[in-house]
Amino acid sequence: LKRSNTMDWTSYHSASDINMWLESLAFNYPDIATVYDIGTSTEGRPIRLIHIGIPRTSGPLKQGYWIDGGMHAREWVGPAVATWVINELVTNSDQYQDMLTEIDFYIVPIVNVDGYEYSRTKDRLWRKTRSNHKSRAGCLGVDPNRNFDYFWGGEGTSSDKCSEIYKGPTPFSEPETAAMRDYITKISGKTVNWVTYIALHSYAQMILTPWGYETNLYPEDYAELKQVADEAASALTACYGTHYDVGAAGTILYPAAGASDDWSKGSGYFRLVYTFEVRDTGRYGFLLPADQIIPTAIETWAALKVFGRHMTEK
Ligand code: ING
Ligand code: ZN
Repeated sequence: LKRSNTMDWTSYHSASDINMWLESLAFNYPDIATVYDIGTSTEGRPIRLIHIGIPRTSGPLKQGYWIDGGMHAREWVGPAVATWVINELVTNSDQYQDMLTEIDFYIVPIVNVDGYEYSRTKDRLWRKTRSNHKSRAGCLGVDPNRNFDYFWGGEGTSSDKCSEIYKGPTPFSEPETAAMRDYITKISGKTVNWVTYIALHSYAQMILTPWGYETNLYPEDYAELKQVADEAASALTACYGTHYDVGAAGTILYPAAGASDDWSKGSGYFRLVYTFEVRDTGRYGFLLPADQIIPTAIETWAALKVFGRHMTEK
């Protein structure tokens, strides 16, 4: 019998099961974990965040490490990896003392909760949110990863409401992206010093850096971003031999303006900014079998820990 407060990584779970599990986890580990609802989706679901860290009573602000999954509805492995990481950090916190005393993790396993549920129950390959911007053809939804306000509406976006890459009527038109912006900006410099931003997407097996909005364009600290990501990719490959490519999104994948990573970097809130495209490279694509969740999570966590180590060494 499955109780609402248990979780496993042998199948994909509903948003409500994940949200209930997050709540019970924070209830059971109140010293290191707190749950916040940072907003409400178009259809009224909570957008739930878990804050994990060992509280510091004096000294400088802790460094912030943000991870989100489920921005795109059909990329189910993102929320699964995010919840695995949450469980690993919270239930094995004694193994991560060094990291958790210096770093506060802020993890949103399912940004696009409405889309995720729609993909689970109605249309497996749904990508966008479920908002209604009065399309004449009746099309719903905005691509949340084209809805952030950094060169919004540029290359790789569409103003066609029926397009899979519809940018939305305005930047941050979606309650899901607006909730991220509001939470990140509200606590920045007050309760946290943001450093690392990670978006979990699938699929391609790539670690992408900004910039995504144009081809052959790199942030001024690209050399460092690339070097740390190469180290992370090596740690990932060392687990099961999974091969990853590393590079700027607009250059090694395709240009796409208004993505969350470009906004995170371009707004100046974060320094180490990456989009992960996790398993696989197309054999199963978005339909990654559930028996690959655990190995995907283990290898991804090996990479994510490299950024944590990089933060605490400096
Ligand atoms: N891929 C990302 C997308 O939003 C991306 C790739 C990320 C492009 C960041 C540019 C910037 O299209 C998936 N699979 O969603
Ligand atoms: Zn995606």
